Amino acid sequence: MKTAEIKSVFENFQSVSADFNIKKLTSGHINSTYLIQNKKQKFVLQKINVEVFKKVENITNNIFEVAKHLENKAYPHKILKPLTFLNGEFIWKRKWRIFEFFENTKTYEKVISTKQAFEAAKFLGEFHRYLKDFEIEKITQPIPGFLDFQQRIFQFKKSLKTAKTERKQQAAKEIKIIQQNISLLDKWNLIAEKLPKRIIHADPKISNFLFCEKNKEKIIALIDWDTLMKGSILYDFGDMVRSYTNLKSEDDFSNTNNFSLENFKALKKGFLFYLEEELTTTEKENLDLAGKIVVYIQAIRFLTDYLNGDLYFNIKRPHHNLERTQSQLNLLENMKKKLKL
Ligand code: GN1
Ligand code: MG
Repeated sequence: MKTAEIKSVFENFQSVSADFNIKKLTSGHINSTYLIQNKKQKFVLQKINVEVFKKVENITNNIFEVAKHLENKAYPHKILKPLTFLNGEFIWKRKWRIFEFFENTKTYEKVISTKQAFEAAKFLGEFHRYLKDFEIEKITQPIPGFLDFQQRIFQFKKSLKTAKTERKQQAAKEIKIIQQNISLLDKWNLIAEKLPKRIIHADPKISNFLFCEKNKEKIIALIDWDTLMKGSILYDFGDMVRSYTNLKSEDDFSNTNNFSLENFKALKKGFLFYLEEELTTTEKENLDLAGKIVVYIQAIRFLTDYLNGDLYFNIKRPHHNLERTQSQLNLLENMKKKLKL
């Protein structure tokens, strides 16, 4: 952590005495996030990974367009937007931004109750309900090809060709499981054309929900709007399934059942609470498939990165991406046992 660099960014935000503390928050896989705290205030400072988010102005614009729409409709929850620097900009030196810190909130890395899953799905459904008349043309895709599953497979195959032998050996079992499950993609391709394009969050994992500190089942805000994009709402539901049915952390690779059918049912109920009337029949009929395909694609993404030598996701230990892959594949296996297609 480069304290001097962080201090200089913060000095361009507001004139404060230098006596603030900097603490790195470690949960994100792409950006670097810090909690900045002095006697009076707390802020969240973030260094955007500009290798991944190449056009920072696009993501900023997307966030403000969606925020404006929600505010105009009196959306009843908190909205996290970047704050302005002293020069009036939202981004400092093309990669730094600052957010308000919402007091009395808490994040979780894994689900702790079925009610929590239900409430989160209801909250995401409500977000979508408010955005149903949002003009999607106002959004610029933040990461080209993010939702192109065919391209994910292509990148996986390419990584198999270029990977170091040792990595390929380490991941032999996982590579095989990915290859054995390719028919999931064929099933998805049969419906993909029929799915309407909507504005989606594209990263509604549990750590992107701010919960009330005192009430573990009350949500204060859905955060991390960097991946707001045009796509199928089934991706949002699927990613939520990926996160909220998993009884273990995303990188816990222990090979016991990590899938909760109860949570899955609660997610469906919660998601449809505000969306029953809004979703098409194809969307409603494919909620199970959405869960499986997003878990499968996430496994592919982690494994591809492992084979490429960990270029994309932040890692904390050498085989972290393989462990994440194993956790996703374990979830997929258990989902397949309990959910029919
Ligand atoms: C990444 O950076 P973070 O933790 O918000 C990733 C998501 C993955 C997620 C897996 C831009 O999100 O797509 O689902 O990790 N974000 C990007 O935990 O690739
Ligand atoms: Mg994210």
